Amino acid sequence: MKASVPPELLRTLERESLFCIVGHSEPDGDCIGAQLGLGHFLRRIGKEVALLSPGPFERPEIREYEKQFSTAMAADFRTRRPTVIVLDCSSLERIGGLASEIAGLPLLVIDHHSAGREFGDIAYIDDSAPSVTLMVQQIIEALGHSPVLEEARMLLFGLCTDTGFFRHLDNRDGAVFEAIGRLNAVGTTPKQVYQMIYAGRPLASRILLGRLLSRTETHFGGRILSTYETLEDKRAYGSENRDSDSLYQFLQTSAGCEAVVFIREEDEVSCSVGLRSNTELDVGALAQGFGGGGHRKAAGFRWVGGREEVKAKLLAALTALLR
Ligand SMILES: [Mn+2]
Repeated sequence: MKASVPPELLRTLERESLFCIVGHSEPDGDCIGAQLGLGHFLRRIGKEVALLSPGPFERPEIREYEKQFSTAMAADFRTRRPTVIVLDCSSLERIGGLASEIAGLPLLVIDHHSAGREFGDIAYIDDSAPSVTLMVQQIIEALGHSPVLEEARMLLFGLCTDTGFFRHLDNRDGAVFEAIGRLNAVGTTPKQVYQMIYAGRPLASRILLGRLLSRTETHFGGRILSTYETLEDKRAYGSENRDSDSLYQFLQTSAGCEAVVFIREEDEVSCSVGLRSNTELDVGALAQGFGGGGHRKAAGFRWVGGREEVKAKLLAALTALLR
């Protein structure tokens, strides 16, 4: 973690009393954990908070939290001019249709993506932060408080999501483990969070995973692995049984694998593409070349066209990068 919390951000959180916390579309555990953790904290210190999410809440581990979020801002709330806090978004496009709802309101941005476009009145951006929840924890602590159990649980939930249960942390992350220790001290544990994220998955999701694994193709002598999900899979198994995190985990632990390409047919005309890197290969930059974004080790983009077409284009781009 290299950046420290901007004092102006802390002053704004202390001074203002009305907040609207917004996250990105297709939210994940870090986004939802950061929104709920920060929201709980601000309410606890006497602020009024609305939580907004464009949804959809497709990932099974976040579904139970959907009822705590609205998809639009109440008109009377907006009239009172809340301060908007956008979390885990590298650009305002990430919040989808909510961008028009927050137009003209004071805007704070807290994010950890490497590729982004600057926006907002006050930005706290740290691309070395493993999760936005950790940045929220720093904010809470910089304000002289400690997360209580409900907050700690959501903060650890986000951190475990974005670090693949600490696997993506490295030897420069001692401070992160110290922060985890403080969350642990108030009663939240990796075991509990593991249950929150992975327990109770339907068998169908495991079987779909097996199908996708069995389609894996190797490229560049096994340095790149690719697989795909078809519309037929979506019809047969349902999008609620998708589990790309486990898919990446299996493929990335395959011997000699440097990066994984996962192409998913979203509809008749477009695909979403997920990229994961095990090495210095910067898939965030690769995705940017295709109009997407993300992190150095995890990124993605949307592609209008067929999956074979986008695979060929990606392999061509990788040929230059893998020399
Ligand atoms: Mn994140």
